[in-house]
Order: sequence, then C-alpha cells, then structure tokens
Amino acid sequence: MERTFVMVKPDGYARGLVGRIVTRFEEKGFTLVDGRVVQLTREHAEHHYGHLRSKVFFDELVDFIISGPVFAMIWEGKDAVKNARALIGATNPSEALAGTIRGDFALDVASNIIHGSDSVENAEQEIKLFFQ
Ligand code: D4T
Repeated sequence: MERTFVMVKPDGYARGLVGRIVTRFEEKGFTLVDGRVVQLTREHAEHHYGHLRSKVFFDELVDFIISGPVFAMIWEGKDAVKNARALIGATNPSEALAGTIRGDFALDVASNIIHGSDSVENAEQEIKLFFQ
C-alpha cells in the first residue's frame, strides 16, 4: 500500500473544513495513518515550497502558509499519491471540477485550502519533514 502526505492549509483550517476533508478521504477508501496540527516556521515553509522559489507568488505563498495552523496527514491506499491528487482537484479552484475538494470548497489559487504530494518521493520527504 502506498502512502501520501496531505495538508489542510491555514485557510481550510480556519474555515473549519478539517472534518469534512477527512471524511472525503475516508469515504473514498483511504486509511488515516497519522494527523496533527502544525504551525509551520518560515524556514520549514521555504523548504517545503523550495521548488517554487523563482515564482513571483513565492513570498506571498510562504506568508500565507505560515499565517496559521495547518492540519498535516498521512493517508494510505492504492496509488495513494495519484488518487489523493484526483480527490483534491486542480491547483486553481476555478478549474477544479465539482466533486473535488478544491472544486467544492475553494475559489482562489492563492488560498486553495489543501495540499497533496505530487510524487511518491515527495510524499516520503514531506512525511519525514512533518512527522519526524
Ligand atoms: P500544492 O503544492 O499546494 O498542493 O499545489 P499544487 O502541487 O497543486 O501546485 P503548485 O505546486 O504549482 O503550487 C503550490 C501552491 O502555490 C499556490 N499558487 C500557485 C499561487 O499562490 N499562485 C499561483 O499562480 C500558482 C500556480 C497554490 C499552490
């Protein structure tokens, strides 16, 4: 069974969406392995989004992700990385289909409520970073 890392971002946490998001994953058939509330440091956030350092929105993204607690989770299931990304929906909520988490709960790419690892390797790294 594969594992992936998923994080409800500060906007989703503040809006009280953690329970509904956890339910979506459970309904799909994933098994919750671990979950915790975390306040990211700027250093951790800059490392997590290091691949986006050259983007114009990088500073805004880091400020946003440290603006409040996040809810970090490890989910297990068949092709967990791919299937979790499908459940989460497109990065830009305007393009995310209804029935996906971003499609149903978000409007703006800068506050798209949830993150899911985009590869098995990144999932392993992110799980280490958040749960060691
Ligand atoms: P995350 O990493 O949050 O799951 O998002 P994705 O994997 O779906 O997409 P990403 O890495 O390209 O973007 C990371 C993060 O940056 C925000 N963002 C993105 C933004 O604020 N403005 C933008 O124009 C884009 C493209 C949203 C997600």
